[in-house]
Amino acid sequence: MKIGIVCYPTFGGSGVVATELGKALAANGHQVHFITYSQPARLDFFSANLFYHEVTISKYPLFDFPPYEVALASKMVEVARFEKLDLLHVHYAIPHASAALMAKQILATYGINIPIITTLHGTDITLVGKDPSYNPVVTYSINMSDGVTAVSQNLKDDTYNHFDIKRDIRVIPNFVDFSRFSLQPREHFKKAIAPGDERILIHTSNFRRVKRTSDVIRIFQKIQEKIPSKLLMVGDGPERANTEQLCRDLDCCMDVRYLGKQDAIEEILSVSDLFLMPSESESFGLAALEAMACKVPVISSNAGGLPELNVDGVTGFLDEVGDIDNMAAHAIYILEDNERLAKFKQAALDRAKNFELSLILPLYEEYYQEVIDRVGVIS
Ligand code: GMT
Repeated sequence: MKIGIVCYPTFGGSGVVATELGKALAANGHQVHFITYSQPARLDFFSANLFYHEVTISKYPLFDFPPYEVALASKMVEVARFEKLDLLHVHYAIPHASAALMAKQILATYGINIPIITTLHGTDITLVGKDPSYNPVVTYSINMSDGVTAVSQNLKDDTYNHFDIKRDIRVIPNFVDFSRFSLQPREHFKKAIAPGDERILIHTSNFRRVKRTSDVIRIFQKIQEKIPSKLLMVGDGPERANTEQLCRDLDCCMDVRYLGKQDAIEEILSVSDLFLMPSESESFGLAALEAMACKVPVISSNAGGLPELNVDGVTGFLDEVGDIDNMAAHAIYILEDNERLAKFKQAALDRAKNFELSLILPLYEEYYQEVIDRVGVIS
């Protein structure tokens, strides 16, 4: 198949899923064309089946708000026409799905009927999408796409609850590539971070409010009162300065290291004992899955799609959003006993295996074929 993929090319979960999916499809013999405003973060190598088309936006001074959606739709039309795409798969509803629908209408004037598949990732529904200023466009985009997938049952339910949706949504969960995300021996790195053999906790995110990064610090401080430990904060974003200030206020700076945005996240996960994800909402929690694949159990909130991934009392614990005391108590319970920790680590890995790339990729391929067969491609 010739597949066009549209996504945010950043470290964010939706961009990561879209890029990893494109890479896997290309490795499976499909021709994949990424259409984004810059090179996706994880697309940093050559493959004969992978192509990248940059969306350039005119900076004409009249535009206080450069019309990205229009430039994106134009690029989709160009790529679909000249590369003879079989379908367009857009990740994140806003503005990718509506731009794709515009492209579809334009392509129809050239006698091309291209199927549009939209994948909902989370904040496009749970935060941004619910904003009244976007709601009609999100509703329309979902209803008019030829196929729609959601990364968890919870996100699917949420979409039906908050929008007037008249179509079926297929749940295809996020996945992890074990050839990259698995436990690697990194003893020298572990020694450098925890010279006294302290436990290592980790949080990775985009440091947006929804991640509740202050909770991460507060949970860590409580753990530290009982168990010698270090905390790695990976990623960057708007809340970083606040959490750094909180570390100073709580006097735990010495044991918290901010590593910023990192490419080789699997190496950092490999030295970690416990992952903290106290998010306000999380449609799936891809970062937690990547941690589990590296044998790291998870303390998470009992929110969104997280219960579909993290099994309470087995692969970690699920506590109510903001329940710092219970999250810390559960973390201590896991970390205080070597044998117990080893059990949780193994369970985390076993659970992650259910989301192995080779199991999920065919679900997308089958869905693509199903939608193409239903819609038909006239070119
Ligand atoms: O977590 C974010 O803020 C980034 C966001 C995105 O769309 O890039 O992530 C969402 O999509 C990921 C991939 O499907 C999911 O694993 C995350 O749970 C989801 N984030 C939220 O729902 C907050």
